[in-house]
Amino acid sequence: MGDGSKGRGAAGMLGLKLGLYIITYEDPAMGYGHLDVARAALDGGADALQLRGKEISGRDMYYLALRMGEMVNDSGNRCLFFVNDRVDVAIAARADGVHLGQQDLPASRARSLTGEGMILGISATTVEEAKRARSDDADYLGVGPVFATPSKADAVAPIGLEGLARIRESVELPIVAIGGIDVENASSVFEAGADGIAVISAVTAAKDMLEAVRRLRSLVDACL
Ligand code: TZP
Repeated sequence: MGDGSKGRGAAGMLGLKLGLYIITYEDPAMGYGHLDVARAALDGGADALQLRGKEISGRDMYYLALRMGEMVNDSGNRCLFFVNDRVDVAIAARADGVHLGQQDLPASRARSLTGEGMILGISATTVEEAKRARSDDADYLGVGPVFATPSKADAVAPIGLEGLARIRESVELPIVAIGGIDVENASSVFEAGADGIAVISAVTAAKDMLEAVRRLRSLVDACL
């Protein structure tokens, strides 16, 4: 956009760089796991990486988070590392932040556990949820699903670019748009005011995950 939009202004003020945010997934049948997605994300230059494993036990999640955190550190990239859903695991594994949904620990309570030093992201689908996250001290919002998604079984109906734009108008927090985003539609999401895109299948469904991350990287750089 390049017009000093509200969204990027807010992201800039907080110093958060979340333009390309990759979320991990595993599909043993397809022969890849969370660490393979993390590798592609790091090598392809993602700004943020999130470990998301709804089915993983707390203990396994902890060890996976430790390993992923090490990969991020060893890469030397300035990639932020987030753990999804689990504040305890994020703190124990010294992640940069935690991302919580509307069914997880309330953001205000999570903030009292993480302190100010960790980044707190909250999922929002409506203007009300976005405003509540803001008053609960969230650092950024994950807004969506913008489009239909194959990756979240319990996803609510897509909010579309209009829903995203409404939330953009209502809060100044950095917004990472999520849900069905790929190289074809990503620029429309930035035009609607997002500061970043979060993707799963745009990377994991690709034949070559690294190539997919690189293409998204170029696109994000062209949009921001
Ligand atoms: N939250 C809203 S949509 C979604 C999550 C975790 C899934 C995003 O996956 P994809 O494959 O990029 O649509």
